[in-house]
Amino acid sequence: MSFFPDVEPIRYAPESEDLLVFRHYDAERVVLGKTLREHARFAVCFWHTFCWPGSDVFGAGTFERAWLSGAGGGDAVKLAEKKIDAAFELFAKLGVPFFCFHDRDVAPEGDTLRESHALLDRLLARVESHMDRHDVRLLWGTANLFGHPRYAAGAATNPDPEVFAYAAAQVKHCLEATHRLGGANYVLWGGREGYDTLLNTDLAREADQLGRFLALVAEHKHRIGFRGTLLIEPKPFEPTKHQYDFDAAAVFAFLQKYDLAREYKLNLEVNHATLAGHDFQHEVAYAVANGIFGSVDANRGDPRLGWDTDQFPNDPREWALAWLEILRGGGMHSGGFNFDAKLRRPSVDAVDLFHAHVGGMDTIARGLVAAAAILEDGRLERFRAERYLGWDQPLGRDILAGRQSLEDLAGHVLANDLEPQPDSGRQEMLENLVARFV
Ligand code: XLS
Ligand code: NI
Ligand code: NI
Repeated sequence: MSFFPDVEPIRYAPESEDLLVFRHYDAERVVLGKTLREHARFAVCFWHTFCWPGSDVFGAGTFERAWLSGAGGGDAVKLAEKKIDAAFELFAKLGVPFFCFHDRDVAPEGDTLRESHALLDRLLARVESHMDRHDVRLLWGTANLFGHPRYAAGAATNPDPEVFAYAAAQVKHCLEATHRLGGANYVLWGGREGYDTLLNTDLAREADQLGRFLALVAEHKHRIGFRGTLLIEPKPFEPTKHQYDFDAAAVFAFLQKYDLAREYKLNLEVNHATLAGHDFQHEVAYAVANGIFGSVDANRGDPRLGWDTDQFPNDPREWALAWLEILRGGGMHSGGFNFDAKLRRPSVDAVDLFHAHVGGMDTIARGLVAAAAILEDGRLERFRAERYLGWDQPLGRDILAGRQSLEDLAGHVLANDLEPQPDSGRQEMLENLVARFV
């Protein structure tokens, strides 16, 4: 049975007038020694694309999907099976090499944790058989530690240690499932690991709890021999007022405090960067600079809306700038670009899922090709390197090596009557240079 009978596998056809073709994502095209497929490692997510029915806080679901309960009801496991079948049909037609899931996306929650585990294992067997047949792999798995009412006051950071224990049991199982499926990464997004008011919150305790939790996950990863990367996904707020994994810098400080910086990297999401008041490029650059860049949740926000609108990417310039940082850092390793993005509610047709992903993949591919061309052109890189040349001269080297005290430096300036002259930063010229490639 086909869930998308009207959609043909998407082809690369740059000259075509058809709107359901790739105009930029030529999977086999090679730039900087790798194909676009290998560079981008695209992934589709289960939650927004197959689980979310198009509801919002003001209104009900708008999507009629054969695998969602609105459409004719049916038992939860049968629907979950259909959902998995539909998902792999879409992955294959888009030609994406990866997908991502939460435990509760793939299988409904049972009445007990034991039952939830059994349901997940049963449905993941179906996922595995599709993976073999379609040559699609798991980019990452994650446990949903935010949906159920038990997590209303946090999972690891809950004031009740029994909730901590429950979350630990859920993550243990989901990490093992991710391992079984050969996942390339495992993600922890602390959706409820934060607070709504400090009046009832002991922030110092909660940080220690979260540090302990993350240490336990890392320990278990090694115990079971999972070779994938553990990733933390920063987000400043929503649903909580303040989330502890606020942004890349906050997470890096946290990881260092709890001695976990070797165990975790970051899954950076564009819309989360925006909410934290950063350009996405900044978050990537920060993570690359500190050796903790891991993966990307690809989406965009809306500049007029202060929440996680999770729209599909459509700004090639933003992606070119992010790619510049990623490529400077050596490109993607275990990570990829996961479309953590959803349709707008009025986009009710299944074909809209294809338009959305095709546009997102094209946008990111376009950014990649532009960034590669900028690097090959070399002028931007040369300008930046030359700007810091002084730091390779004796004065700069001595300062960094600790061979100059404040007193030495003062003496140096006074003895030589130094009056440094500013060099132009050439921002406008560099912006024009980038514009030539995007
Ligand atoms: C929500 C997060 C979530 C994570 C996975 O804002 O982006 O979707 O990616 O739990
Ligand atoms: Ni995300
Ligand atoms: Ni998000």
